[in-house]
Formats: sequence, C-alpha cells, structure tokens
Amino acid sequence: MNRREVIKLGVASIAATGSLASFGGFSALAQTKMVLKASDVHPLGYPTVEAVVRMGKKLEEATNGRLSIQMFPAMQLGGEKEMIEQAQVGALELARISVGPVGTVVKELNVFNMPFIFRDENHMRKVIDGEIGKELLEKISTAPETRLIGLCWMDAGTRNVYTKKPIRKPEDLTGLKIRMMGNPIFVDTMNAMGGNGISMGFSELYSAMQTGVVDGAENNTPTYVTHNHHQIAKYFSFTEHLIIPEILVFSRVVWEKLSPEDQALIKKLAAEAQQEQRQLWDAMVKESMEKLQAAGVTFVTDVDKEAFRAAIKPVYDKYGAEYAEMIQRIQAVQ
Ligand code: GTR
Repeated sequence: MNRREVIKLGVASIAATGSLASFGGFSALAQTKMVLKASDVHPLGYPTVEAVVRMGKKLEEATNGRLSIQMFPAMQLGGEKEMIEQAQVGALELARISVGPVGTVVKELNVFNMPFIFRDENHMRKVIDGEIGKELLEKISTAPETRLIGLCWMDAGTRNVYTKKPIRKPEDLTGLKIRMMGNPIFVDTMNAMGGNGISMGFSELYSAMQTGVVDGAENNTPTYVTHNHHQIAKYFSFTEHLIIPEILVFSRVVWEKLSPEDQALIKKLAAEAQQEQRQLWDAMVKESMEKLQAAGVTFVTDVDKEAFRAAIKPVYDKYGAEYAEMIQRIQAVQ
C-alpha cells in the first residue's frame, strides 16, 4: 500500500465510524469511559458544588462507572467568564455559574439580572421551576451562538451590599466603589442605587477589597462568609436588590457526542440536582447567618428598600423595553 492508499483507508474508516455513531444513538463514545470535568468558583461543601458532586455519584452508579464527574472547585479553572469560554470549546464539560455573566452570552437571560425583578426568593423559585425556567434553559440549548446546553437552575438567595459602613438608603452609597459582576446591567444598577459600580471578576474581588480598590461588594450570606469577605467589610445591609439564580451548563460540542440515552440521564439527574441544591442552600443560609453573627458582623435590616426600588428606575428605562413581555410574564407568576 502506498501512502495515498493508507490515507484513503483512514478516511474511509473515520467515515464508517462517523455513520455508525449517528446510527440509532449507538456511538463509539457511548461505550467509552468518560470523565466529565465540572467547575465552580466555590469550594467543596458549598451547596452548588455539593449538588454537582452528588449528581456525579448518581451518574457513576447509573452507568456502572462509564460516566463520572470530576469536580474542580474553588476557581481552580479560573473565574466564571473563563469557565463559559472553556465549556464553549469543550475543554470543560460542566460549568456551574451565575446567570449574571451568562446574560452577556444569552441576552434573553438578562431578564433575571434586572434589579428587583422577583418579589422574593419564593417567587424566583416558582419561575425557575415553571414554564419560564424551562423555556430559558431551552433558549440556551438551542441558540447557535451560546454553544452551551442549559441543564438546570440553582439557588443563590438575595444579593445585598456589604462595605465598611451601614447602607440604609441610596445616599449612603455616595462615593463608594462597589464591585459588581461582569455585565453592564449590574454597573448601571449600582450607579442608579447611588454608588459607583465597578465591574470585576469574582476571582479578583478579595484582594481588591483588601487593597481598597473597591470599598465593598454585594452578594448572599453564604458567599460573603465562605470567601471571608466579612473579615474586611463588616456591615451587611439587606438591600436585596438582586435575586439571581445560578445555572449549570454543559458544553454543547461534547453533548452532541453523547448518546440520547446519556443525554436524557444527565438531564434527569440535573433536574434532581436543582431540587437537592435548594435543600442544601436553605441549610447553608442558616449556618452562614450563625457564623457571621458569631464573627461580629453587623446586619443592617432597616434598609429603605422602597427608596432603592425607586432609584433603579433608570435601569428599567434603559433595558426594560427589550424584556417587556417576559417581565410581565414573570410578574404574573404567583
Ligand atoms: C455568587 C455566585 C457565584 C458568583 C459570585 C459573584 O453568589 O454563586 O457563581 O457569580 O456570586 O459575585 O461573582
């Protein structure tokens, strides 16, 4: 056989495997052991991480070890922007991220990034568990530019401002640089609330707070205590200006190589993870509050939420029209 014939043979065999792969879901990959890499900014034990770890155990059991999940927690694979990029090219299979940065990739999701969009956390849970939640996951999975599959939602409570002084009304934020997640909506929100919104990746935040590059940030209590932000900014003010769900996405290039049976199994386990994470979340919120209290943090509860609600109107003037229909649908969920 000359060189040309050898190459020809190789091409023919690839073509044969290719056609076999698409035949009735029988793929060479379906038989092969596969370790799915998962990533999260939070450490082991954090509810989002734990939910994915448990999902991995179930997956391993259901496939007799053929499919498993290897968790890379605590920003080992970088921040959320990097995770999205890695998942898009197939360097990472599972990324658990906030809807915050995903809104820059899938515009429709930005509706969840609008301030005061949900009445409370229960309202958010009803929305993500219902039709709208399903529809938006589908949007991620089908829009050509996302290159991701939306698997499930998770809970991240309410986001609240923390800095070195109490924040009760918009004027209290005057002159304060507050770190926000990388999405223009958040910078506009903080500016409207009275502060100076600074867009920054989560991985840079601790040192930015320590060196005074920012005066504070905003997040839920579990994140605040887990990442030791309470050691620098001791006042936690319940502004509750954002309620942003988390999301678990899968790399679409890798997904398309899985058999329909494996895809269905992963989707089923992800739906279970959505509910399981919720239990873990509620327990973690309770535990975090206790830890923070013991650490001497001041919780500011007498926040003038109506004043903040009125202040963020310009954000709705700027972005609201684009999401008008969805905003109405969300509000109608009881
Ligand atoms: C947390 C969230 C992370 C990350 C972080 C942030 O609440 O769990 O996924 O988005 O906030 O502020 O960047």
